[in-house]
Amino acid sequence: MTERYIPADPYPWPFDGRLLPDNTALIVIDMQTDFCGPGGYVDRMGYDLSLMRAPIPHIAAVLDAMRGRGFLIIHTREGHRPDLSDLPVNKRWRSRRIGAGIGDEDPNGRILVRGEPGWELIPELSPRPGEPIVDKPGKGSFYATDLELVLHTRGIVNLILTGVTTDVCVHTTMREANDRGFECLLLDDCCAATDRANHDHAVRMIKMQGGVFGAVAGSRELLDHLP
Ligand code: C5J
Repeated sequence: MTERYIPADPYPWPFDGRLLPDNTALIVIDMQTDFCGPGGYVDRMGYDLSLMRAPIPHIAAVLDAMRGRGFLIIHTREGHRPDLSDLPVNKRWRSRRIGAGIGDEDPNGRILVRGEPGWELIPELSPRPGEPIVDKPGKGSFYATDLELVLHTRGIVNLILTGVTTDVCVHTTMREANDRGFECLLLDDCCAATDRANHDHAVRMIKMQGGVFGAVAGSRELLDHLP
């Protein structure tokens, strides 16, 4: 097999050069109206939506290229059951304290509740038929979901991570995946946090200790070197 690598920091990715459409998946994390649309959860908390929306064109370009080459695409959505039976009381309490109560009504329906308009994935990055969607109640995409089963069933060993927020759901997912032995690459310009410094620090943390959670590249490097 010809080895293929994406130029990445702190090492060319993946570690073994085994980069193929049938062993590598793209994961698009929580690109929902509640996180990057007007009137959603993040908007209600008063954060700068332009930061959250900046990755959209970069993710769209990566989606286009990876779909065209037959890679598996997975989307995630953070959200809770309408009866809120999977919403920890302290999570609700903290969100209400800052005026964006999870489960409460806002202009896009009930915040972070499954089936509500704000919980939907944004139309710019809509899933295509056949692309698995993973619904998660927490930050990590592996906790209380069947993501690991889906990846193993499809023979996936390499994960390319995109979405929001870099320091919360993307980082938690990358840490969970890394502990499970998946080889992870985060695309810097395809991720965003509610605070630019938090994004930068989260990216820096990945690269410490020789790539403690994996590696980081830009979408341009990926697009130029995809098999
Ligand atoms: C947060 C996420 N920040 N998708 N969720 O609550 O990062």
